[in-house]
Amino acid sequence: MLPWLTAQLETHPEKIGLYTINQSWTIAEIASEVDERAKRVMVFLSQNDKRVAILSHNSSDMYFLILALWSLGKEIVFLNTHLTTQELLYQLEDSGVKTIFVADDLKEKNFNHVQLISFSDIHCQPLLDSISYPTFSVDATASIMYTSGTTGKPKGVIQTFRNHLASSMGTQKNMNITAQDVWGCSVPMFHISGLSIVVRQLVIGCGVYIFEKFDASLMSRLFKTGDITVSSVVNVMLKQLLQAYPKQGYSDKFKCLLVGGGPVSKEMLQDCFNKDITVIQSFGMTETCSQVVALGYDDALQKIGSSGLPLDGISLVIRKDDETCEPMEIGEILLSGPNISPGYLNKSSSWTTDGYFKTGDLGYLDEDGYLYVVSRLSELIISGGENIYPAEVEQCIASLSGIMEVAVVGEHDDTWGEVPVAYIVMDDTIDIEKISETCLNSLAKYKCPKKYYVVDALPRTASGKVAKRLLVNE
Ligand code: S0N
Ligand code: AMP
Ligand code: MG
Ligand code: MG
Ligand code: MG
Repeated sequence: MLPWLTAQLETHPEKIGLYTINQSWTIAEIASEVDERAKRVMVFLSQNDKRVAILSHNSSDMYFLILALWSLGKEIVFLNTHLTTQELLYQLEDSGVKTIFVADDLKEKNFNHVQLISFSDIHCQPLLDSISYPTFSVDATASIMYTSGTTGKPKGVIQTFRNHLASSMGTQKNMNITAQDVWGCSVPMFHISGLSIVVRQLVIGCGVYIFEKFDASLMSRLFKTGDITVSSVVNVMLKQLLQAYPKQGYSDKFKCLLVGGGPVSKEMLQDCFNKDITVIQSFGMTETCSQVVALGYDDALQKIGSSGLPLDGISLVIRKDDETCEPMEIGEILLSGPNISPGYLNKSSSWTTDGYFKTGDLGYLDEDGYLYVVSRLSELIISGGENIYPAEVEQCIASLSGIMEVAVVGEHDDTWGEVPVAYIVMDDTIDIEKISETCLNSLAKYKCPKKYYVVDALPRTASGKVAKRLLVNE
C-alpha cells in the first residue's frame, strides 16, 4: 500500500483523516477502504494497465479510488468533468488510457474503445482474496493533468510523487500546517488545487474535508464551528465567502485561505482584513504541482498585487532574451525546484538548458524580491479558475464554413472575473446561432464565448498579426 498511508497507520490509526458532510473516517478506516477498493479494482485491470483515468466530481469514493490506484502503482489521468466527450477523447487518446473510472452520474458517456467502470461497478465486484502491492517509487508518475497550450491542443502535465511530496512540504512550512488542521477541499480534485489537498493529508497528516460541490454558506459554517481550519479557493469563491461571512465570525481554530489563480483585489483584501480572514495569495500552476510563490499575510497590504516570495527550495528568475532581468524589469517567469513537473506527455519540453521551466507568464521582481505577475505570453483567459486558451476556441469557430476571421479575447465579468468573447468576420451563409451551437457541442461550456461581435475586419498590427489588445474591453 502507499507508504504515506501505512506510515500514518503505524503512528496514529485512530486519528480522523477524512470528512464529508455526513461521515468521517479514521486512518485505519481509510486504509481498510483503500485496500478493499484495490482488491476490487484489480479485477478490471491487467498488469499492463499502467495508466488509467478518473472522471469524477469530488467525493469520498474518488478519494479512496485515488489512494487505491496509487497503491497499485497506477498512473492516474485526471479528467475535468466540465469537458465535452470530444475534448475528453483527445486526452484519452493522447495518454493511451484504456480504462476510465467514472462517477455514477457521468457513466452515460461513451468513449469508443475505452473500458468505462462506474463507481458502483467497483462496489459490485467480489473482492480478490489477496493482492501484492508493488514497491513504491517516489520518482514514478503519480498523476497527469491536461492543460491547454498556445497551439490550442491540450498537453498532459506529468506530476511525480516527488513533485507532490515537495509541494506538500513547502506548503506545510509556509502555512504552518499541522496534523490538527482540517483542509476543506471544494476545488476539484481533478485540478492540482484539489489533488494537492489529498496529498497534504497523506504527507502532513492533517484532515481533509471533501465538499462534493463548493457551497459558500456550508464552508462558512464549518469555519465558524472550527470543523475546518483552512481551505483553497479561487477569487470567485473568496467573493462568495465574504458575502456568506457569519455574524459571529470564524472559530479561533480558523487558520487561513490559500487563494490561487490570480491576485486578490485591494477591495477584497480590505474586506478580508475587516473580517479578520487571513488570506495567503499565491502563484502556482499545474506544472508546479500547486503554489510555488506565496505572499505572507503580514506583507499583504504593503505588497498589494504581489504573489509573494518563492517557497523553500524554489528558484525563480525573470529572463528576457536569455538575460536575467534587473529588479522591476519585466520578463518571463522561470522556475526550478523539486515541485516542478519533469515534462509533458509525448511532447518536447519547455525547459531551458540550465533546467528552468518557462511558465509563459510575464512578471517582475521588486527590490525586495517579491513577484508581480503582469500578464501572460499566451493570452490565456481564466474564468472562475478554469483556463481557456483562445486558440482552442478560435479553431472551433474557424472550422465552420462562412467564417473568414475570428479572434477570442477575455472580457471582464463580475461573476467569473473574465469570460471569453469572440470577434468574427463572416459572410451571410452562417449565423451566430449556428456558431454558438457548434461551440456548445464541442467545447466545455465555460470555454464557449459569452458574446459574439460581428465585425467587418479584425484590427492588425504592422506585421499583420491580429491586434488583440485593441479588442479587449477592460
Ligand atoms: C467556481 C466554481 C466552484 C463554480 O462552479 P459551481 O458553482 O459548482 O458551478 P456548476 O454547478 O458546476 O455550474 C453552474 C454553471 O456555472 C458554469 N460554470 C461553472 N464553473 C465555471 C467557470 N469556472 N467559469 C464559467 N462558468 C462556469 C457551468 O457551466 C454552469 O453553467 P449553466 O448553469 O449555464 O449550465 C468552479 O468553477 C470551480 O471549482 N472553480 C475553481 C477551479 C480551480 O480549482 N481552478 C484552479 C486550477 N489551477 C490550479 O490548480 C493551479 C493553481 C493552484 O494550484 C491553486 C489554485 C487555487 C487555490 C490553490 C491552489 C494551490 O496552489 O494549491
Ligand atoms: P493552470 O494551467 O490551471 O495550472 O494555471 C496556471 C496559470 O494561472 C499560470 O500560468 C498563470 O497564468 C495563472 N496564475 C496562477 N497564479 C496566478 C497569480 N497569482 N497571478 C496571476 N496569474 C496567476
Ligand atoms: Mg497552464
Ligand atoms: Mg461543478
Ligand atoms: Mg487548468
